[in-house]
Amino acid sequence: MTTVRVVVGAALFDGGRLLAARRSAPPELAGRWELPGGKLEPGESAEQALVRELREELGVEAEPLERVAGEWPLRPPYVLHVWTARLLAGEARPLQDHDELRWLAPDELDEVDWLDQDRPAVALVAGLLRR
Ligand code: 9L3
Ligand code: MG
Repeated sequence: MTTVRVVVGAALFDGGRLLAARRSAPPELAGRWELPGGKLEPGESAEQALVRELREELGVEAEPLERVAGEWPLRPPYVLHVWTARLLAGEARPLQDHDELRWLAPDELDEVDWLDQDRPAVALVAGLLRR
């Protein structure tokens, strides 16, 4: 039996908009949009990984808010967990693994081609944005 390994995705909010990031790698995911984030490193909590990944990938400081209920399968042994987060400082730019960013208003969430893996979480997050 293999223990699942968590990938954390950030539903990063700012001013009522959600950040979507277009992947530039690997080739099979390039061009598709995701909630930015990545794998937990050994000993790291999901919140710590989220803060680190958003610093590395986007150059921003963010505060994790809450876990979005659910767990979505990725390539084994990975599973996707999603946390909401709020932008604290910095202006997001695609520093690694992404080539474009968009801040989406609630009625724009289906304008980008989300990774299949992220779609259920984005649908749940849409409800939070409209709250
Ligand atoms: N993944 C899927 N949806 C996401 C994220 C952040 C990641 N929102 C998938 C893509 C990769 C794997 O998880 O196959 C690891 O992600 P990364 O470390 O390459 O960002
Ligand atoms: Mg990543």
